[in-house]
Amino acid sequence: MKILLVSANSCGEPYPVYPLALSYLASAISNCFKDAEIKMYDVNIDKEKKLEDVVMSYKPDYIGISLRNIDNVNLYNRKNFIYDYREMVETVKKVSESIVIVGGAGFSIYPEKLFSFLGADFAVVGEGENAICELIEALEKNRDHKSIEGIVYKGENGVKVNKRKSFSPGISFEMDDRLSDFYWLNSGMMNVQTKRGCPYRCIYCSYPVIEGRTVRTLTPGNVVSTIEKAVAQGKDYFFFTDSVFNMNPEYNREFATMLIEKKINVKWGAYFRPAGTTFSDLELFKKSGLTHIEWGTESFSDPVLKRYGKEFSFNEIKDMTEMCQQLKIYNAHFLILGGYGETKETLKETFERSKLLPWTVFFPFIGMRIYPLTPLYDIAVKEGVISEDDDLMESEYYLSKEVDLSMENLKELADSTGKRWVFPDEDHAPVLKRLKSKGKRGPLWEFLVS
Ligand code: B12
Ligand code: SF4
Repeated sequence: MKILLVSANSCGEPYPVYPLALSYLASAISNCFKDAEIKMYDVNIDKEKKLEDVVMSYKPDYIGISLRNIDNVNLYNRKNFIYDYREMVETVKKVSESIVIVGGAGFSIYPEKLFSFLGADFAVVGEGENAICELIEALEKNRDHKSIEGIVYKGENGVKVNKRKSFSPGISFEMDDRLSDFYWLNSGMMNVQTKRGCPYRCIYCSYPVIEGRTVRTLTPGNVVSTIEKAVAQGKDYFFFTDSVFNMNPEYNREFATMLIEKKINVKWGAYFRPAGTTFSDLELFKKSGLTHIEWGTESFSDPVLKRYGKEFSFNEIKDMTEMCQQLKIYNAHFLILGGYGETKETLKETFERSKLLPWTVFFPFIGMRIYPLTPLYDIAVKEGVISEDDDLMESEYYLSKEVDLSMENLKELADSTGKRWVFPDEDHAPVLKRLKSKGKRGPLWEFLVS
């Protein structure tokens, strides 16, 4: 059986990202089907070969296309990728009889609508390991596929999206050498997951929609073994792609201790909630290689944090930032300015309070991207920002009407703080290029920390 796995993601912002889904899927498929021959096609790497030529010469039985991003989530320079994805599906369907299966984080936000739009044969919503194996097995053996959890298919009365009740415990996988060489060279970063799912209810967030609300930790030994193999090849910076890393403290301690005991010389970074982690845990993480934290903070104003559905306060944000300063862990706060409930006063408060946070950097995003199945979606419909039948495949933003969200105003407020604010339109590509050419690795915003 021949399978072609395709990464359709051409987005290079803020840097090209290793298509982790392909590695998880390839390992799962190889475990399920000993006779499976798997080839990978990555639009970033295989630019010189046309996908249709690869399909015609390889003649796969199945083509799995991974759709990571729908758009670039940049209000001031919107890019939408779904038309390229549709063209890709059309192209492979024109030149082959292969069964086309799509999936991915972006896809999973709009499974029903995108499935119809793309014209694939099948799709998977959420994590793909078990579903793709069960689907291929059913198709190979001519068995009914309609009860497989997480799959999307054409039913008699339209598109069917099967709910998911169980999840994969995670598998050990090796980075694909060809892919990892390219991404290591171009982004200086490898990636892996330690857990899936998020139980929080931030009003705008699609992560629980994609990964579910039940947190599943992946077997620590498997994750460590993936890291160990990459580090042995000199790829020693990892970003953990967990929606939030600092949940399940016991698991995290076990995982960090394993990295330390195995003497794996890795540096790592992850998304953290700016709350709920003790100094001694941060110390342990640092000992295991933690060098960078990206905080999902969103605002420094308590009333806004409450309206955004964040379950922490500015005092906790400040404590965590100070701990990082003490431990010399680089950290950056990601913010959403002008979302639901932002006022002139709260915006001012956010800029003012940034002055109280030492040794960090601020990445503000303007407005809230509206995703289906989120509380923000209901608010936006109720307030007439979007209509109920808007499919949201073209990005829409919720912007507070009470504040002046022009770049000019925001940058003026930011400048008055004397702190390092990095707006989405700042071109730091030349600086990053220079640092990369000097062999610097990791997210590189550490050079902006002040
Ligand atoms: C970590 C992360 C980042 C990190 C990545 C760091 C790194 N070195 O990897 C950073 C911060 C850099 C980042 C940047 C961006 N990100 Co981001 N990111 C994520 C996050 C949290 C996890 C993605 C991930 O790697 N998951 C782990 C892998 C293994 O899971 P997966 O890819 O989903 O694959 C599984 C399933 O989807 C499925 N599957 C996948 N493909 C296929 C294919 C088939 C055939 C099948 C059957 C199944 C299947 O099976 C896989 C294994 O279970 C997601 C949100 C989320 N919780 O999913 C957003 C997310 C993917 N990002 C998103 C976006 C938009 C971006 C940016 C464009 C933002 C920006 N303007 O900077 C950039 C683009 C980066 C790029 N070059 O592509 C969006 C995409 C949706 C959209 N609106 O388009 C998401 C969904 C967040 C959101 N807003 O909802 N991101
Ligand atoms: S913003 Fe972070 S904490 Fe909130 S729901 Fe999304 S992933 Fe969870």
